[in-house]
Amino acid sequence: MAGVEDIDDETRADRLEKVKECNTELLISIAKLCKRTDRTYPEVVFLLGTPGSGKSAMVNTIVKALCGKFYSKAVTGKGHASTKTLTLQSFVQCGLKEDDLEPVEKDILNEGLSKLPTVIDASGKGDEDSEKIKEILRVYFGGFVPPGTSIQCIEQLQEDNGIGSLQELLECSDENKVTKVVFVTSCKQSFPEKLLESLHSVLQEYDNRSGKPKYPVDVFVVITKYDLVKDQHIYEARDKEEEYITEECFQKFEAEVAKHFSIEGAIENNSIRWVSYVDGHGSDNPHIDNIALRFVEKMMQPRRGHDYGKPSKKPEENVPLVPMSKILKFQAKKKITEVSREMDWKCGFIFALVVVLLAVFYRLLTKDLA
Ligand SMILES: Nc1nc2c(ncn2[C@@H]2O[C@H](COP(=O)(O)OP(=O)(O)OP(=O)(O)O)[C@@H](O)[C@H]2O)c(=O)[nH]1
Ligand SMILES: [Mg+2]
Repeated sequence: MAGVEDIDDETRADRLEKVKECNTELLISIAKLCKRTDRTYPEVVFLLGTPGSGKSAMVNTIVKALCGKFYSKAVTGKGHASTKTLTLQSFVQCGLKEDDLEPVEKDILNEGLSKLPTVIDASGKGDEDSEKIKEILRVYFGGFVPPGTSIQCIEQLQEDNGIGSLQELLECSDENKVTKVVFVTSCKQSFPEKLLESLHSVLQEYDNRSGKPKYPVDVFVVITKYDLVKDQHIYEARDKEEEYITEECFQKFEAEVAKHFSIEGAIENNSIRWVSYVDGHGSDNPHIDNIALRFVEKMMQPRRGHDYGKPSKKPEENVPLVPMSKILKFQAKKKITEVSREMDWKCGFIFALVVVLLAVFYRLLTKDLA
């Protein structure tokens, strides 16, 4: 029996070593992505999810994985006012300061630090699909809310001035414009369908002039609290037994997520099973770091159909899809065709009437003569 345990321990130690090596490779890959000469701006990654889904815990986990030491930079908790995120928090360079980095991580990352993504964490939104929430999403994604702003203040501004007023009142800043949206959903909560509907409908909006999407972002989905699935021992969660869900239950949830995101059959590439460092976990687990590092690497990939970082803001790139002169010419042509078609119809009718009248007249004349 002791022998079996020895082998198990050895295998476990081997696996751990491999995960650690993989983590170093991921750090190197992230550093390379930072240094790319075609990366003009850092990505801006917005974490969107309902309250308690685990967004702030994600931020702290990303910080730990990148710098090698746990710092509680984002406030996390069970939904009390003191532990909820109340402001829009912008974690520039993934929340890392040069002095936070442990020696190994410093060696690898130091030079590229300024090109690490900015991660935006805001208070969770309830599961609703309304004009109110859509407008809030628009100002978040469009870079209209400065970091540190109280979310309650934005909602009050909307209430006082009416829905639709926010973009007129707030200033837009290019560096806060979102490039990636991460839909964060906990496998311990029901799936927030309505919030997803709001997101989809905002992302479908396009600019009338250029025909381009107003918010050209990539969307990812993260399913948090995977450690609370039974038998996921590698994450060393120490929650109460009743907190756990079965693997079957998790897979059902994952399938539901895939259906909502239309990614059935491609769930592994498009959704991430996430575990965060939270109270009750150890403070150093290479398996947890691995999830976070793979996530950061993914966030730094070029956007589908775009260059690295933000799209260029050169005015010539925002040319209208169809020039106004062409639209006017087309409309004029259409009007002329319509008018001439109407004229043709009227002329035809008059001609037919004249023919009929002539025929009747001729008939009468010939009848009289006969
Ligand atoms: N077991 C476990 N608990 C987690 C995980 N992520 C978050 N939690 C717990 O879930 C609760 C909520 O986490 P937060 O990160 O504060 O959630 P949030 O999405 O930021 O919530 P709001 O700021 O209210 O929107 C906290 O008690 C965390 O400890 C996880 O991966 N595993
Ligand atoms: Mg939070």
